[in-house]
Amino acid sequence: MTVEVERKFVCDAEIIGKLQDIGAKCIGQWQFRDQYFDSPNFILTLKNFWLRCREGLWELKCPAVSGTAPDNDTETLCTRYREITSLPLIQSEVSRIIREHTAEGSESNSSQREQIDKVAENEDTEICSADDTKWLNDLNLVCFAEFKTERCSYTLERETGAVRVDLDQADFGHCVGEIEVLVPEGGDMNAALQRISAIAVELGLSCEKKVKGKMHVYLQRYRPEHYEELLSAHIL
Ligand code: V4E
Repeated sequence: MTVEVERKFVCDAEIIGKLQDIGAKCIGQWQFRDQYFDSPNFILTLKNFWLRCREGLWELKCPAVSGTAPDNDTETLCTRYREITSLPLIQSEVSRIIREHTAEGSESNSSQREQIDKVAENEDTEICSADDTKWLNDLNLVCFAEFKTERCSYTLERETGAVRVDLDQADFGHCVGEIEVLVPEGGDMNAALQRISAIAVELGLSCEKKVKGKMHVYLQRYRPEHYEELLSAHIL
């Protein structure tokens, strides 16, 4: 499993020139469609878990424990998420979160609990493919966000390792850049934060405030009730 450490930044008209000036190599340009899922009462996202299907590939981003950042700006501006990409592991983890939540609130009846347990134990694995949506129904998960992204990816080779920069344009009109390093679980988080900081300095990025990602803008625009709940819970 890996931890994605990432800093978002505002994409201005000069960014491609700046990337070329500091030696970034373009490694590809592609388009993908993302669908994000949660329960109708936002059990996953209110705990900062993000369940996504991107072009048939599932991923669960889970909050990672913060390390000590090299400085306060880096701590505030970077996010850290553990990424799970194996569908059986995703199903177990998501069922666990939903089971814990429903146990806390005694919201479910015994047949709902049985359905959740079946998904947790991967009892339907023989019929479970990336296209199968039964497990989503069993866990009462619905799609709350769907959008396409055009992405240009760059890589910057440095003595300390490679750093990736993505420039994203969402189909609802939001552009955002991301500086990203993947750290194997148990790897050196502070070194990753420092590498991201160094690239941000090379790109001349200002460190004032957190930049809104695609999801932030999407929810603000199209899912105001969900957005308000996440703001109140300090998730966004
Ligand atoms: C973790 C998260 C969300 C899931 C989408 O994450 P993100 O990395 O922004 O999307 P994308 O398309 O770049 O995915 P990738 O290709 O890197 O896998 S949506 C909201 N969050 C939480 C979050 C947060 N609270 N603050 C910031 C600055 N970013 C994300």
